[in-house]
Amino acid sequence: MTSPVTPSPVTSRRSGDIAVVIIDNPPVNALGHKVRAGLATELAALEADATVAAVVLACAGRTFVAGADITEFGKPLEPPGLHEVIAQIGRMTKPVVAAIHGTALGGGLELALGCHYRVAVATAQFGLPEVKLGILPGAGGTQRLPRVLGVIPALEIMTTGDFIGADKALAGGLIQRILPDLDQAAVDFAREIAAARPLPLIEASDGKLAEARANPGLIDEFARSIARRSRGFRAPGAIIDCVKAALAKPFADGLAYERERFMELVQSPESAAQRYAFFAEREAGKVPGLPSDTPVRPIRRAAVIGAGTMGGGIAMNFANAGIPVTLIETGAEALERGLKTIRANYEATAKRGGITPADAEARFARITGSLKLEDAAEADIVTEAVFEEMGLKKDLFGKLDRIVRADAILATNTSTLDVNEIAAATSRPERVLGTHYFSPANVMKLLEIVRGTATAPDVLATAMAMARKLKKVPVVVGVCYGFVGNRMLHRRASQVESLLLEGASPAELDQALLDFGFPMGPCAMADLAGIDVGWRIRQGLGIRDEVSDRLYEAGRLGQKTGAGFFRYEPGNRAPIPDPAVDAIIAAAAAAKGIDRRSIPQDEILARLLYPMVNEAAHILEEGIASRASDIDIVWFYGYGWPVYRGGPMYWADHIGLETIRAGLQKMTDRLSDARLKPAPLLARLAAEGRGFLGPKA
Ligand code: TC6
Repeated sequence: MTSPVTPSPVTSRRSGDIAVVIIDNPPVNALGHKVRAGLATELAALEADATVAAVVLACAGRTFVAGADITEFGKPLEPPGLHEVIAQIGRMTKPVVAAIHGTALGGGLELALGCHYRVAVATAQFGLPEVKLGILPGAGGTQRLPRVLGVIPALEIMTTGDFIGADKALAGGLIQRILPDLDQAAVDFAREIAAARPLPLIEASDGKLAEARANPGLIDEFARSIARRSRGFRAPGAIIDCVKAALAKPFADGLAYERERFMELVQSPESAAQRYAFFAEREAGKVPGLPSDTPVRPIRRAAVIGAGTMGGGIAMNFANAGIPVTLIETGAEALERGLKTIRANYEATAKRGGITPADAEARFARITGSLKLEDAAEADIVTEAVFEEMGLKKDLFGKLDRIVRADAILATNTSTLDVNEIAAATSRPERVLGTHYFSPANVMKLLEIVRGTATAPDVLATAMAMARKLKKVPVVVGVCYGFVGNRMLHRRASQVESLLLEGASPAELDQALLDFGFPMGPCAMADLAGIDVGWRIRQGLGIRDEVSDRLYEAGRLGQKTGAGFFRYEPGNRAPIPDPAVDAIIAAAAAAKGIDRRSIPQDEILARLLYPMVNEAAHILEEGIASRASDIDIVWFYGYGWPVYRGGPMYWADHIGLETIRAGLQKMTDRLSDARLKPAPLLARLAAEGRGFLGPKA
């Protein structure tokens, strides 16, 4: 009996004297061990075959190689390494042509860069997105790309992880030709260059490095320009170091340096967290109980009710995705104001070079203002973004129910109200759900999709597909006050208040979270959102915050009035500590008889973050979130949680749930605040020595 042999994911076929090597490793042709081994074997055979004049390297399925197999990182490397396969191509005596469709990413692009020629179809895209996984292109990318495109364009691509299209790749010399197809045309190209010698290898020429050597300050200037967005991340700095090495060292030494830095990053906790985040995001797209073949209805036309800040931003999302949208308001003045803001937004983006002026115009043209609810009649989805008041929303949904088609979806952007109650105001609760956007709605990537008890599977699936079309990251959540993100945020906000009263300053609180990696601290954030916003919510709930309410009463409404928790110079958003606020806090503390003390930063951090983790445990236990990793995604994309720390759940697992439980118990006892009592799920997992994400994160 013969043992079953799994077929190699790498095969080749012949077209006369041209050999076509095909990588077939679904879903994205990642360069796992079998692919690397298959390539090494196949290329060696073709090199030895005198009847082969040239080799085309192509991929089956939807894309060229989209990178190394990320699941293999952190495990011992099974030879051959990708760098060895690429070196093997470099030693070949016949040309190898990479034929690219879909996305050539990471190790995939590095493989192509190691070939003698690169051709692609017009829709192909190219990128080195390793930085998003906390690593760097470790198979020659940092040494070859600057030689082809020039140092600064290469650094842009490697430090952002952004893709470029075939046109740009052709103009920069990254590919030699755009072809109509990769079957015959790629073979024809290979035949055309088969006899050309010497074989062109990127490393053989210094290419565009000379330009950068003549201007040595360029790289440091670039490093300064990305300092803000790369704060806390290790990979961007290492990428810059590697490019410096490309300038200073011979190619082989540059490669060795790159390898060393790659190994250092791939073993770092930051990269482990970022790789976790990559898979967590993909996991969030799979909704438990929602089969992947659930029918999805096309969204051809949308309507948004309410032309305020949220409504306007939501309408822009549809317009940006090419979906015509009717923006409906009750008063002409409010509508005019909303449309004016949208136009100004588009013009500002065009001015910054984000889109062309013609594109800005085309996007704006997809938004039609209206004062009649009846104009929502043709929409496939209507999104309500009116004032946060149940009566108003129920009345509106009742009316919409009578206006829109029977199969249309009715979505509410409520951030606090009961989606089931809103749905019950219609005759079609199964076609109602929440789509909770984050402000600014046209920028923030998170979309909490709130599944009502009656929401039909096809409605949920359609909302998920729509979110992706709008370039959002959707996370399905259940109905409760504040859903996942804001419900946790409220826990943090109440600690902000207590910490201020107990002795911390707004600047100290903000610094603790800035140092942790958040882009902004809670006090500066409140100033940006408006102190009046929180005040209004508390009024609705009938609760009082000692400090924030005093700020409101003093007319300190945040950035817009030049003063809130901090003061602001005109035209400058930098928060400046204000003794007047210290006095307000001191008075509030005195009124409550609190003896203020200085609070160390680690205590501040624990006080701000542990209660959030605790609330998340309740959220998980109640089934509001289906998995711990979904909660992490909410925090990455909705609140700027530093991805290199892996989200609140991942972070908690790494701190140790017993540490968090014990910390919360201490807080509960000391502050006599029952809301801080360790959640049953947290206590149980801690007792069992487990984490939210399983035995080990
Ligand atoms: C690198 O190359 C380093 C080199 C140095 C060498 C020394 N590995 O995103 P989708 C899976 S680092 C393993 O939903 P899309 C993914 O998990 C790498 N698996 O599809 C999902 O699996 P599921 C540099 C991978 O069409 C399925 O494929 N490359 C990998 O929306 C479909 O993925 C990157 O960082 C992988 N490399 O987008 C590119 N990639 O179905 C990472 C995907 O079981 N990938 N999977 O859930 C992407 O950006 C996108 O996947 C995409 C396709 C644009 C290729």
